[in-house]
Amino acid sequence: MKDLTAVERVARSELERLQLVRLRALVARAAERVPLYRERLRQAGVTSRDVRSLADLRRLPFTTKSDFRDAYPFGMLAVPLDEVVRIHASSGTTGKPTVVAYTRRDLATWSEVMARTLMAGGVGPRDVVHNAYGYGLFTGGLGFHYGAELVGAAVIPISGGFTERQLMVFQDLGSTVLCSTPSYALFLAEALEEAGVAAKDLKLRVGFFGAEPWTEGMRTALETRLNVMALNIYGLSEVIGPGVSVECPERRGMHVAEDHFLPEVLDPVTFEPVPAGATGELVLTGLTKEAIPLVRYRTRDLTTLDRSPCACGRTLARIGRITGRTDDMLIIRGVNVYPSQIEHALMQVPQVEPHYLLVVRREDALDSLEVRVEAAAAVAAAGGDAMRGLAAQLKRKIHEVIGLSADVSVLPPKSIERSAGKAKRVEDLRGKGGAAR
Ligand code: DLL
Repeated sequence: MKDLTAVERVARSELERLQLVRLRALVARAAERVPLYRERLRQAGVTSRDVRSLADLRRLPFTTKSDFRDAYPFGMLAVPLDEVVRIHASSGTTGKPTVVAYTRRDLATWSEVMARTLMAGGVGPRDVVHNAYGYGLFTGGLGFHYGAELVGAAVIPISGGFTERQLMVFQDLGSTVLCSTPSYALFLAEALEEAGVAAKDLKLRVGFFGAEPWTEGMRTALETRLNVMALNIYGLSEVIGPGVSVECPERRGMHVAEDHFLPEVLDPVTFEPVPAGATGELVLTGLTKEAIPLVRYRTRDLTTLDRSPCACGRTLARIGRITGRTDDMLIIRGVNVYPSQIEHALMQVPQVEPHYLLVVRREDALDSLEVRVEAAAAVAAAGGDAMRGLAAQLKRKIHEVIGLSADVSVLPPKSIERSAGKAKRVEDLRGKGGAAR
């Protein structure tokens, strides 16, 4: 098999030459095949011929999540559906998800970057990969799956849930690599402890944790309680899924697979690049994606960018931990949730007042969501049964819209604090104990 990782160590000048060739081709393809890009590039007065150096990237227009929403479901496609071989989706700002598509070559690219991701943690043919990311529309499960197969490891597509089975597989099948969200990994660590299984008696040695924000405190907890090296992995559906960037064992930032994804970190107000090491919004350009070419996608994720060489020998730039977002997206049990989606669900039910508060907690390492909402006066006057009936109805509605089950507290009118300025819609209590954002 060809050495997939050779490109990670080439001289920057060589890498940048490759990036420029790919960027020019991307702009040409996007303008030719996707009406949205054709129009934006025309407005910006840029054609592929104007892309003469990587600095010209800054002349290109941005793409946002709402572009995907407006183009729902297939308006961003640059190929006919016959060439699409896979579709994934992630939740969007309304009830509709963001749909992303892959050609056969896109799947090969994705498998390659995921294989490189796993290789950064030393994963190879002798490993048993316990893949507890969700399989389905979410990109986590299948993204890791194909990467692990490409490195020749034995993949266990266990997905999330069924705790006892997870523990049995750890012990009986000798999982050496754990892939899961950091919160689920901590939940599994606790379950092992409760079952009296010592982590040192398992074969686990490395974990790839991502899809939600986590902290250094959480890393220490995971490394000691699971007896693994915990690596941070970042990615997003619009760009490809997991595989955009991953830590090497130095654990000083996540190397971006820059031959496929071009990173910028910009001031979210001025859109100027921030000084080296300063925090800004990550903007990613997909250099090679066929089905959905991606020009300067505003991820809304806040991070830093470091182009200095790494002790591991990779020349790829590194991004720091994601420390926040420029929008209000929450990640609850790995699912992206916008407060506006819940508002949308609540407002479909006439007996509620438009006052609500979302309380997010982390209990036993798992996220929980409580939705507090005020009942209309008539329901409150009708008594406890009416209030409970309303809560059950809202719970169903919320589940329909976000796919998560929430605890709904229906309160009498005027119980939720009013604010003179912006309403406070979210109370995120997960920061306590170092286990969250
Ligand atoms: O979460 C892809 C993924 C799967 C990444 C498995 C890593 C592991 P989406 O569902 O589209 O895709 O959500 C993308 O999740 O914009 C970030 O806000 C957040 N996110 C992903 N990885 C990290 C991370 C997948 N390591 C959104 N740290 C992104 C913090 C992360 N946030």
